[in-house]
Amino acid sequence: MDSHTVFISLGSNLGNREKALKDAVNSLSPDVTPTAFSKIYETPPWGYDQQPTFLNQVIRVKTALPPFDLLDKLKSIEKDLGRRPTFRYGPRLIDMDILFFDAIVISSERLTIPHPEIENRAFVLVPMMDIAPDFIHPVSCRPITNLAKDVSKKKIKEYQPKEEIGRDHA
Ligand code: A4P
Ligand code: MG
Repeated sequence: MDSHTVFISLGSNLGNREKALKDAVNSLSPDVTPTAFSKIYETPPWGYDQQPTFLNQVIRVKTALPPFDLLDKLKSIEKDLGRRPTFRYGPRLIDMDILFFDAIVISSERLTIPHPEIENRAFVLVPMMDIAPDFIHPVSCRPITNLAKDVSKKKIKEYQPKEEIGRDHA
C-alpha cells in the first residue's frame, strides 16, 4: 500500500484546548500514524477576532488513506470530540485541516490542497517551521522558511503544556 506524507493543522479555542489537541492526535490510529509534532503555540484569533485565543499545532503523519478518505476521517474525529457547527472562522473545540498531502494539488468544493490560506497564517507557518522548514509548497514552489518570512510572528507565543509541568513537579 502507498504511504503518504501529510501535514495536518490542529486548532482549538474552546474548553480544555490542550486536551482537545491531544485527544485529536490519539484518535488518528490505526489508519493514520503521527511521525512528527511541532510545539504548541498560543495564537490570536485570525479572521474573526471576537473570540478566545487558539492553541495551534502542526503534525506530520503517514497514512495509506487517499485524500478524501482522510478528510472524512478528520471530520468524524472533530464530531466525535464534540465539535458543534459554528460559523466560518468562528470558535471551535477542535479543527483539523489538511495542509499538504505529499505534493498533491486538489481544488474541489469539498477539499482544497494545499490549504488555501497557508501563506497568510502565522499560526500554521510557525509550527511548520518546527518540523518541516525545507518543505516546498507545491503551488508557489517556495519553501516554508521563505513563506514564514512574510508573516508577522509577533503575537505567536510558545505554549507550555500543563501536563508536562505537572509531571516535572511530581
Ligand atoms: N475543506 C476544504 N479544504 C480542506 C482542507 N484542506 N482541510 C472543507 C480540511 N477541510 C477542508 O471546514 C469547512 C469545510 O472545508 C470542510 O467541510 C471541508 O470539506 P470546517 O473546518 O468544517 O469549517 P471552518 O473551519 O469553520 O471553515 P474554514 O474555512 O475551514 O476555516 P479555517 O480555515 O479552518 O479557519 N485563528 C487562529 N489563531 N487559529 C486557528 O486555528 N482557525 C480558524 C478556522 C479561524 N481562525 C483561527 C484558526
Ligand atoms: Mg477547518
